[in-house]
Amino acid sequence: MTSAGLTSRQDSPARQPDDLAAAVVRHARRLGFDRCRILPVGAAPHADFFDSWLAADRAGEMSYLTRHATKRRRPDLLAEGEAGPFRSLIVLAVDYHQFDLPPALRDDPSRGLIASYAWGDDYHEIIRPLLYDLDSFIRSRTGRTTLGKCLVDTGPVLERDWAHVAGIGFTGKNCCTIDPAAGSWLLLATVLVPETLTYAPPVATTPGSVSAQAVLEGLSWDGSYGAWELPADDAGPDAATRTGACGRCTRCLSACPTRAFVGPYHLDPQRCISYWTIEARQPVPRDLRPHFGNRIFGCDICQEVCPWNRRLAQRSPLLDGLHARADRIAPPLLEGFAPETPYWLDEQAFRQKFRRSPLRRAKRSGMLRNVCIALGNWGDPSALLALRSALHDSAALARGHAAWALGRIVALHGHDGAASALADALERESDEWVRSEIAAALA
Ligand code: B12
Repeated sequence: MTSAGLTSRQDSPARQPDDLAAAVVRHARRLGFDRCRILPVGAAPHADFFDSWLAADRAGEMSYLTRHATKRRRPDLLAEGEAGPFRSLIVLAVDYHQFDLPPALRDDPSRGLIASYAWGDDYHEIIRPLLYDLDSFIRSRTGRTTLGKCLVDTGPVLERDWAHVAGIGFTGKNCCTIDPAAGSWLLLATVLVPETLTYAPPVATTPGSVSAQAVLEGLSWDGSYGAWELPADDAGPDAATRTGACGRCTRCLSACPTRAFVGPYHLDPQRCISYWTIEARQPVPRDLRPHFGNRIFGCDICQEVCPWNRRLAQRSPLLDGLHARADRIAPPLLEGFAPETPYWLDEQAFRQKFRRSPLRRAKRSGMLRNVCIALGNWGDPSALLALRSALHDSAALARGHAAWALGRIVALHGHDGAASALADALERESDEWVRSEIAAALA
């Protein structure tokens, strides 16, 4: 046994690294991964960008991003105890695109839009066991007794950076990893292992990646980011179809309703609908709220407008559990206030309704905040009863946003019922921030 927990079985002719890498890719495909590429572990190529992004206070409430700075830069250091050092990084991707959101749903302000990655069950819980399976497959081949590191969004690994270097896709100006064949509707994951697996050149793991292969032609991977970059004088999305990058296209940057992009490849989460509706526990800045429209959990706008997401190649079957549930695509905003389905108002009803759903991350109070914003943007008096309930919610976060929404209804319709609900609430309210929201709504 070596310090890395490897036995000599790895050295037997049948266990040459080449074979093992190919077997790993095949097994990943059997498990349902759409892409699997293997790299030697090195330094993350855009770690400097990440650090300056942090230094610019972009992380906001996502304090987990500020931890483990050195390991984020050097994933080989993630090995604990006997497990390491990690020598290979397996980068995996799962395609989650099912259908484009029908305009009738998207443009209906009485419905709340949920980002498409959350239409089914929580992908972390679906993918994590598959990563363990992949690691166990490798262990069964090499006799390793220590565990690899299996991460899906759950560790200090710059997943997009590695996906780019591995050749899973290129980094778009919207920051997303874009596979020229499957678009950007991909979830990423990584497994770090101590075995030295050879770098697997682009492998077609689904019928869809055949055209990705064509796009890759002529781009020999040299281990650097530049392999995907367009010549400076190349132009437009048409050029992009040939070369696998964004060209001069800036649709994502200009479509963002909250102007969250500081520039290409650079998102400021503190202006991003996704950040505010999923990650943040704080009140949403007032000036941003009107731009959220009816998006209540995450946002897909910068992907929906991307030309790479228009010509999607044939897809492989979705992983079990990712399939859209009809009631998690664009639920009617008022449904969760009904006495028989009070999931925005009642913790237990919320937990039951969103069991296994990514929406649990925002918590009920965060979701009610988001729904109040959408109700305010709808501005329809039929929301009055629901907003009155939210105005008396146990969470100050919900009460303050309910006040804002009622203020919108007053502004649009001069509604007496809304104004008197606000005035009554002001008399009883003790939270300073909520009081300021009510006062602003009445002003
Ligand atoms: C924090 C986080 C967020 C934050 C911040 C996002 C951001 N753009 O920084 C918020 C909450 C806003 C968010 C939103 C979303 N997220 Co998110 N998020 C993460 C998380 C946990 C960390 C990302 C991070 O470190 N951000 C900091 C910035 C600086 O890093 P980055 O965007 O990853 O960019 C790196 C590289 O792309 C690289 N880079 C590569 N090429 C180039 C070229 C140039 C010129 C430059 C400057 C940089 C650069 O630089 C960066 C540093 O390495 C990752 C999981 C993970 N561990 O990586 C998921 C992850 C990035 N998110 C994901 C998803 C699906 C989303 C949403 C689509 C969800 C939704 N529908 O609402 C949106 C997309 C928003 C967007 N356009 O980025 C997927 C992305 C898959 C993909 N195809 O790209 C990931 C990988 C999760 C997963 N396991 O699948 N997310």
